[in-house]
Amino acid sequence: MDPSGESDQPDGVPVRQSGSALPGKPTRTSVAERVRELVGRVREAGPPPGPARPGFWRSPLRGPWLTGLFGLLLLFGVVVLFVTGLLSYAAYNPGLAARNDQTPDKGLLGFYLFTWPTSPYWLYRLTQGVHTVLGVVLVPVLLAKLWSVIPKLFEWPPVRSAAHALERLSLLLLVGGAGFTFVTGILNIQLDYIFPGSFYTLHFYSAWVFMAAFVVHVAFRLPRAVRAVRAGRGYRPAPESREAAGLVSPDPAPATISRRGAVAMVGAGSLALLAVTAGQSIGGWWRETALLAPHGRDPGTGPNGFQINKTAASSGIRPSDIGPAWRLTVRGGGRQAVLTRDMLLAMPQREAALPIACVEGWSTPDQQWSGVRLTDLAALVGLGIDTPRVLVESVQRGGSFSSVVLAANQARDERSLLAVRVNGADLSPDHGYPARVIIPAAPGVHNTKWVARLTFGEPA
Ligand SMILES: Nc1nc2c(c(=O)[nH]1)N[C@H]1C(S)=C(S)[C@@H](COP(=O)(O)O)O[C@H]1N2
Ligand SMILES: [Mo]
Repeated sequence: MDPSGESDQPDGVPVRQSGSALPGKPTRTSVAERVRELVGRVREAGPPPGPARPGFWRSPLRGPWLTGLFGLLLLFGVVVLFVTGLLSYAAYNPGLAARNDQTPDKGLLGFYLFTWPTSPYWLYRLTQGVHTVLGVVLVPVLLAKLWSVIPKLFEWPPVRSAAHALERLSLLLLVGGAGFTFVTGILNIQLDYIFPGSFYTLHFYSAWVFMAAFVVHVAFRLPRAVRAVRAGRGYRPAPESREAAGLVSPDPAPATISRRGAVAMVGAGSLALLAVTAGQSIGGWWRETALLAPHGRDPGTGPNGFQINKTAASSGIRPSDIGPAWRLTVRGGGRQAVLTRDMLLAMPQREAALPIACVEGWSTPDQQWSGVRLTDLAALVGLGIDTPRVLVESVQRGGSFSSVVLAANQARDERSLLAVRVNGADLSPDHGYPARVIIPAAPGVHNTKWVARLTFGEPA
């Protein structure tokens, strides 16, 4: 009997003959027949010794309850990951300019993009903190879920029918997509943009593959998972039943831990990961426990004592680039103004309390920035009211973070500054001296450091 309940054509049933087929050329029916025959033979021969044998996987914990529970946890978690991931992409305002977009070939996948708002000012700090912390916290659940279904990986025969082949292909995309998306995400958090430029592309496309396979998987398995979890921990369907679906061992070993114990262990793993990662987003005393924080736990003290992503030295900034010879060029509406730092300081100084929130998930508490409003700089070239989008360029040569285009809503926000001071002191070279951009709710990477030029209205 086929445990999945699918019926096979019994041997000897006459196959419908296609009268028009040329002799010797196999018709579709006969190909299907041959495949069926082959599957029958593979099934009869039985699995080779090893993991495909029914008695190989012996943990008594495996079964629909455990798999269903981990599956439901992942269902909620992955949906939140996906939504916050899509938001993160939107936060880059990729539709605004090619230089904002790391995945220009997205095509229809960008259908949902919208102008990223500037309020609440902690928006990206929240969405990206949730995205990265949850991604790390879900790793034990993901591994446990994979462990619980491992016997199915070695199902025998490997392929039973066209439908079964399709299902297995979708599982390959599901497991491969999940693995790839989690691994690229975690490497990016931990190793500080190890794939320059390409991280975004890899993570973006693998997430879509993962999600497509995830939707198919959930559509097929959700009812079963809900039934199994409702039935409770002690629920043990017969190994050959459809509910057990190849999860329950026909020859279970004695238990060394209860199902409840296994779930608690996975939960403890997730909690431990939460404790060592969440601090990098939440800050305060939590930061002390953020052992996995990629930039260390000690950003120093004093007004400039908060997280630094790339230092001036590692970004190739020479002292002469940001010394007394530094000038800010403001362009727009066919006009141009050139300012020294003292001229910037002589303009009305505004304050804004804003965090830095990096795509890697870490963020700083609000810092007290002061400097010149972007709208006041636009006014220098006659564009005060209705400030348009603005191209921001750093003195930094090369690197994907040395320029950005900010949207009009960002340029017009009264908290959007070209900051020259922070927490009452001059910016340190590592935080962008002589001047840097700071925008409410924007991803960290849009807060360009060592700014050399602002071009309002570009690209047109
Ligand atoms: N010119 C320039 N600006 C930059 C960067 C950079 O590498 N070069 N890094 C960006 C990134 S990724 C972040 S998260 C913030 C970090 O700012 P901080 O180092 O002052 O905390 O600066 C942004 N501005
Ligand atoms: Mo960043």
